[in-house]
Amino acid sequence: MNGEEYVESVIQKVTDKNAEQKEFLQAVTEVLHTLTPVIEKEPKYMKHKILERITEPERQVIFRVTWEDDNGEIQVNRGMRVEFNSAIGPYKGGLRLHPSVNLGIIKFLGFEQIFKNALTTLPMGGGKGGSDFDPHGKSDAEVRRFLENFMMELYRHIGADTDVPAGDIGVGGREIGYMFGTYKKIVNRFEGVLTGKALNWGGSLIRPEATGYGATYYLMEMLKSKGTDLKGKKVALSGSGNVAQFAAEKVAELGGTVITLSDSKGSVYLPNGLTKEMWNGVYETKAIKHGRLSDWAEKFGVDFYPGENAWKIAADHGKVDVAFPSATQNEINLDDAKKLVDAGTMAVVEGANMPSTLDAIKYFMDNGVLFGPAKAANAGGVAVSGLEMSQNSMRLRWTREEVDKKLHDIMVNIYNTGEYYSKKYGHPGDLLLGSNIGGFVKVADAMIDQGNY
Ligand code: NDP
Ligand code: 2IT
Repeated sequence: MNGEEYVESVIQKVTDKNAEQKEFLQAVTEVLHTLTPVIEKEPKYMKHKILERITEPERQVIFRVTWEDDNGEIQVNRGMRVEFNSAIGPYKGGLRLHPSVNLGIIKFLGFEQIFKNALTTLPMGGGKGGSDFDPHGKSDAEVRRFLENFMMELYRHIGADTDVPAGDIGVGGREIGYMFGTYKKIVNRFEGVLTGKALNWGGSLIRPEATGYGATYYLMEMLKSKGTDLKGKKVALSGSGNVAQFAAEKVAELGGTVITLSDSKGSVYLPNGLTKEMWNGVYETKAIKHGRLSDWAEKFGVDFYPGENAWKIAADHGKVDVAFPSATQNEINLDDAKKLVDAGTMAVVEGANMPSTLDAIKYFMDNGVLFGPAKAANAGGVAVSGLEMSQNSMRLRWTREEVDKKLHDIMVNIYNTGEYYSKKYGHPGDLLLGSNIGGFVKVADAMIDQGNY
């Protein structure tokens, strides 16, 4: 069997075994196809059955979460944690609270996390978890009661040297606080078991900003490769949560114009960009009040387009230089990609995880659009989580400047790694292939070193 046949045979096996997990199969297909050149050149990976092993989680836990709502009614949700790969460090990755959460989504996120974490150069394995609990419209007390019950089961599977969860969609500072408090009460230890903690009890400066800032630093490297930067560029952002907020802040700081934001109910168009005052309003509405972008739009006199995505709204208004998806998976499909290319888009940088469908990615690449893949571009969040773990272990805290500089250096290094491997394996400039290979070889070699576990 040659390398290509091996890759195809593993994709087929994974598909047969996990037929209903479409997001997981999408992620596996994307990664494995790009690994073909390294699989062909290095027979050891086939010999050690690395592709079969790396696509099967080391452990998966699925559990019931029972909690009581404000009306005294019992509610039941499903919680899960997928501990995907610990070859290079403890399992590490976020927790997602969203009604769409199922095993296929958590497995796609956990699988991506393996390679992303390896790219950061920090010692972190891959994992992901969450629940189909919907935080929208829930009171603080309901969120807390849900999370206490969620942690009553999760605590036995995690630990500062075992598995270190963090935030993702629907999980920010408030949620990490409730979970940390519950964990500490159960195990009677104050330890760095979660990242994204508040500053006064073990958090790191720059962690809230890290994913958005990091993706913007990565974008700057992409633009630099074409001899340009963000000044005067129109940037269409999607989402208005943690990643989008701090991407918007950094893009504006570096001279770009943020022309769109969105949430699950619709999008806004900002003809003159996002001012500091408007940004403060977005932060207050989404991060503090857990409210709706439409309320913010009304307050600031901005047009809100219900049910429309950011790409359509941006392209309908003319030129779009950069697309910066920062909401959720598969939010850019082939039609959206065509609209963006027609609107003159020169770069796509993925703040969210797997925001572009496979045919959208192909369309971007075929049309010469610079493509910054999620597991490289959005690795800044988990990178600063890794730095939070280091600070917790050392029991000290770095300054804002120190963490920001380390984040910047990591993002430049991730960009260079993608470039290096894209050239080494014959596809110069293909950052998707280069980043996938760069993350893969580190983990795969560690798996071989450690025997057939
Ligand atoms: P938040 O919960 O803070 O924000 C998510 C945003 O995306 C909200 O505006 C939300 O709208 C919108 N959104 C969520 N689901 C959908 C959907 N199905 N359709 C349309 N819009 C949706 O999450 P984050 O900002 O943390 O995460 C955004 C993306 O970035 C995710 O893909 C996540 O996996 C990824 N990511 C996050 C990292 C982090 O450190 N937080 C690190 C790396 C990647 P609404 O408010 O209406 O729900
Ligand atoms: O997708 C991601 O990288 C995250 N949600 C952040 C994970 C983390 O452990 O900080």
